[in-house]
Amino acid sequence: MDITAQQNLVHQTRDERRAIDFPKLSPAERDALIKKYHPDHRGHAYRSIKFGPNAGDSTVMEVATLLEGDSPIPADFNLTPEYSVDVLVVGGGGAGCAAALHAHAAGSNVLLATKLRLGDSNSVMAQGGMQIAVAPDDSPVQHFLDTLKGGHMKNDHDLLKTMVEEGPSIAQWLLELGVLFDRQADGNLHVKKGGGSSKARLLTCSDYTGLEIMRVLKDEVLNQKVPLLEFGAVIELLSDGAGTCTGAVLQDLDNKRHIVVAAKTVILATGGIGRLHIQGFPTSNHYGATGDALVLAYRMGVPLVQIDTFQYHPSGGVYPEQLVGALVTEGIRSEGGHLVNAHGERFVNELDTRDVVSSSIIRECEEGRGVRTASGRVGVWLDTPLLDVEHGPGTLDKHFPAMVRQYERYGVDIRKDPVLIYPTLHYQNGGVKIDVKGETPVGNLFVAGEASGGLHGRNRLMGNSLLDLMVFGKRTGLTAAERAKSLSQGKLTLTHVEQFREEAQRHQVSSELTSPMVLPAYTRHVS
Ligand code: MEZ
Repeated sequence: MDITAQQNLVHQTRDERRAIDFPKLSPAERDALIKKYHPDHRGHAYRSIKFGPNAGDSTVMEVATLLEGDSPIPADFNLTPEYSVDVLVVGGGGAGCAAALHAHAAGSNVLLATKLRLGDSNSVMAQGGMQIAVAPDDSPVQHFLDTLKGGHMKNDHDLLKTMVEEGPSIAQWLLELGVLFDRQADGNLHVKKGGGSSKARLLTCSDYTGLEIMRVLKDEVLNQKVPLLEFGAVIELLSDGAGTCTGAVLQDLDNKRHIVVAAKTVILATGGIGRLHIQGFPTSNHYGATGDALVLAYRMGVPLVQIDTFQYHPSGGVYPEQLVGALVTEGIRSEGGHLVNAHGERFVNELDTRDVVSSSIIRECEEGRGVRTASGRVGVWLDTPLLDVEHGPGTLDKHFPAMVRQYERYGVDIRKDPVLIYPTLHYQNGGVKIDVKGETPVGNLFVAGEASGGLHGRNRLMGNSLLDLMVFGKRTGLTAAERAKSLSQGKLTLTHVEQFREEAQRHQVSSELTSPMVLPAYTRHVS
């Protein structure tokens, strides 16, 4: 059957499907499904890390190789600083901007360095919303319980408690800065339901929530005149020789030179790992998402937590080719969009947790019930026209303008036709170990946002990332600023790099590959 005939099947089966309420799986069924189909359980894609704080732990090959990579900085590198600051924040996404703004407001001498332009990040691409318990029938306790259940009970309770309790004050802060969250007719904030949540808790700005939040945060960084260095990628940390962080080396991507920053405190907010294309998956992530904080913190001796689990968002684009891997927001399923296989059948409750939904899609495709494109890709349908049928004409235009436009650019009208989707690498569930202030076990080194680990357990719920960024951005910014007041600048050394090299040699790990990756290879040769 060609693609058009397959699409017709989606239209023909719509009424029949609407009459069926697809049940959620029992915990035992969910576990069995995930073990069989989720990419986290493909043993052949994993190996043990050879040395360092997580020696012997298993992670995907791509991450293990980067963690064991050599520093790009030679031992005799000149460490004369070009900048000397109280707080160096690395990363210009949500967590980095929040950290820099709070540290600056606390009176610190801050430098905000970012690999690409201010705002280039996964935060700006976040579509479906931000979970905060603000509705009268909701509470931080309920938010805590939903998140714990979604994370398979493996979340760090202290981090999670901190996040859900501070949510309402973050909403207040963003509103005061000017974020235009969607509102009900009576003027109250409008909340939507996300997968795995028992309550409607998502604050949204249509389907460009991250873009709207970042519009305001970027303006604020510029208005407050927070010192900013764009195209400055972090490639090594510096230590005092006794295990405390004292700065970083940046690579100026514009002028191909190095910049040494002496910093009393350092906050890494460099985001996730999507551009490592783990297990060959396409990704919803921006080009700079290459796991830099994981590599640098690890080299300095900080353990990583839950670094064997990744989130494959159920709905990444499959067709057209230009949108392969691009996010198709969970919001569409939250508003009733069905997932439909090549036989015109639903096969999962679309609002189950992401790991369950993704595993079900992979099962359908592996067992021959997927839809194949002319280029050989496979996926299942997301019945987008159903939203206008269910909620009235104009629903997609009103609630999902970004999605309508994203597909319209390539001649696909999602109001008329369903879209083909397949799981896309979206998020690292684990990351660098932090405490409730965002500090790592290495003194004066903080990590905020996706780069950190523990909060989300083994599966993050929709909308918890944007809140994570704001809560731990704020906490790291304030703590680092306060800490810096009582510190004098420590020595700048590469002692930890020397020690790491010795350990690599002891484990006979070749030093041919340097890390962090900074940008994926396919972005480097554009002439
Ligand atoms: O938190 C997310 O990952 C999110 C809101 C994504 C989406 O589907 O829109």
